[in-house]
Amino acid sequence: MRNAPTILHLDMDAFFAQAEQASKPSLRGKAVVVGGLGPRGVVATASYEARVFGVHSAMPMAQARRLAPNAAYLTPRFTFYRAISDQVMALLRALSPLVEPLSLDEAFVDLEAGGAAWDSDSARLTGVRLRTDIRAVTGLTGSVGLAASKMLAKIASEQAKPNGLVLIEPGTERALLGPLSVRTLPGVGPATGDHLRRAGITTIDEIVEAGEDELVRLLGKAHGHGLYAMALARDERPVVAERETKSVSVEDTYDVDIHDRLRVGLEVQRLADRCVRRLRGAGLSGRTIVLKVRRYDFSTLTRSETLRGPTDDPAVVREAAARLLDSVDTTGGVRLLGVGVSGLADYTQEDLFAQAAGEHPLGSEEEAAVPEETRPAASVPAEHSWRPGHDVRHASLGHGWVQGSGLGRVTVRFETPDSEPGRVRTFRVDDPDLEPADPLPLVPVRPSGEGGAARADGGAGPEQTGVGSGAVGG
Ligand code: TTP
Ligand code: MG
Ligand code: MG
Repeated sequence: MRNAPTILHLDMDAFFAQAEQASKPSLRGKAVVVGGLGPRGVVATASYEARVFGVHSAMPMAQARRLAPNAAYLTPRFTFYRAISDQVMALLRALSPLVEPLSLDEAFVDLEAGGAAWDSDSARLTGVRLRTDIRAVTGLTGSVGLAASKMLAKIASEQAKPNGLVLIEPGTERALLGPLSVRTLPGVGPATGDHLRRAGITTIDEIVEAGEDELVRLLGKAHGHGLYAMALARDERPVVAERETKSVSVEDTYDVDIHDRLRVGLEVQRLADRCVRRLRGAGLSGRTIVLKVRRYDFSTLTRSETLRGPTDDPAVVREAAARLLDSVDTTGGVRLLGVGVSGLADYTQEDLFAQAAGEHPLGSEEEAAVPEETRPAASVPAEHSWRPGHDVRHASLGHGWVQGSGLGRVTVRFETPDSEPGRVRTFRVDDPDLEPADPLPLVPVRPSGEGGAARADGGAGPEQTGVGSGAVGG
C-alpha cells in the first residue's frame, strides 16, 4: 500500500435531490424526495432535509409519504443528472488519467498517477480545489475522501458527508477502522454481515480479534482471507480507468454433453456458488441473476431474473439460477452452462430506468434490455408527459416545472435556477400554450475570462457548463 493519501473518492451529496433543488429555487432547504411515484415506486434518494424524517434510498414511496407528507415528490430526470455527472467526471479526468467511476455521482481518482498529489498536503489541497471547482461548474456540492487505499478513501468520503472533506493520515488507519461496523468493509453485504453477527462479530476490531483462521472457517478461504486483510487496512486494489466489471460470471464447457436433468441442476448450483465466491472476492453484490445454456446443437440462450435488491448470498443466487433453469428445455443435452450476476453494487442504471419507465421493479424477464435514454417527453401523449418535477415552457409565462397533475389539470411553478422562488399556476392538461422543455443550466454560462469556474488546464470550459442541450420538439 502506498504511504501517501493520494487516492481520492468523490461522491456527490444527495445527488438527484440536490440537482432538483439547484434547478428549483422554491425547493432549496426543503424536504425533497426523488423516485418512482407509481404504486410500486421506491425512493431513489432524499434531500438531507427529508432524511431527518427517516426517508432514505430504496424505501417504498408509500412509506416515505407517511414519514414526510409535506415533502416535494419528484420523478427522476436522468438525462439531466447524466449531464451534470459528465461535468463532474471531466473535472476528475483533468486530475488524473486513472478515474474509476462507480456510478453517476461517484468515482475513485488516483492523484499520484496524474501527478496531482504526492503527499498529505498536496492531496488535501487538490481535494479542496476539486470541491470548489465542482461547485463552480455544476452549482452542486460533493464530498471528498482521501486515503492511501480505495477502501479508506471511500470510508473517508462517507465520513465527510455532506459537503465536506476528510483525509485519513497514513498510520492512523487501523485505529480508525477498529470500532466501525463490519458492514463498512467492501465485500460484506447483508448476508455476510448476518453470518458474522451470528458468530458474535459486529465490529472490524472483532474481526481482527477473531483471527484469520476463524474468518476462513466462517466464510471460506478466499473470502475469509480477503476480509481479514481489509480489516487490517490492507487494500491493494488499484484504481482502474474503466470499470471493467459490469458483471461477474462463470461458465463451464463439458467434454461430453450432459443429458441427465438432475446433473444439469447440480452443475448450475455449483456454478452459482463459484460465481458468488468471485462476486464476494471482488467486494461486489448484484441484482440480476443470469443463466446461460448452450445446447447440443450450439443454440445458446440466456435467462435472467432481477431481484428487488442486490445480493451476495449464495442461497439466493442458487435459488434464482434453479428457477431460471426450470424454464429451459435441456432435452437433447447441454454443452455449456454459465451463471452470472450483473447490475453490480451501485444501483446502476437498470433499476433507475425501470423506475422512470414505470416498470415493475420486481419480476422475471428474458434478456431485460437497458434503454440508453429515457424517452423524450415530447414523444408521449400530452396528458402523460406532465411528470412531477419535469420542465415546461409556457408561451407567455416562460419556464417552469410541473408541480402536480390530475383531473385534467396540471399545476406549474414558474421559476428558473437563478430566479427567486416562483409562483404557481394551474392549466388544463391540453393547454396549447404549454409544452415540455429541457432543463436549464444550473450555473449561468459565463463569458470566458470571468470567474473561477473554468480551470486553466481546460478541464471544463464555460461552453461545457450548459446542460440539457438535446432538442425536444414542441
Ligand atoms: P448515492 O451516492 O448512494 O446517494 P446520494 O448521492 O443521493 O446521497 P449521499 O449524499 O448519501 O451520497 O446515490 C447517488 C444517486 O443514485 C442518488 O442520488 C439516487 C440514485 N440511487 C438510486 O436511485 N437508488 C438507490 O438505492 C441509491 C442508493 C441511489
Ligand atoms: Mg451520493
Ligand atoms: Mg454514490
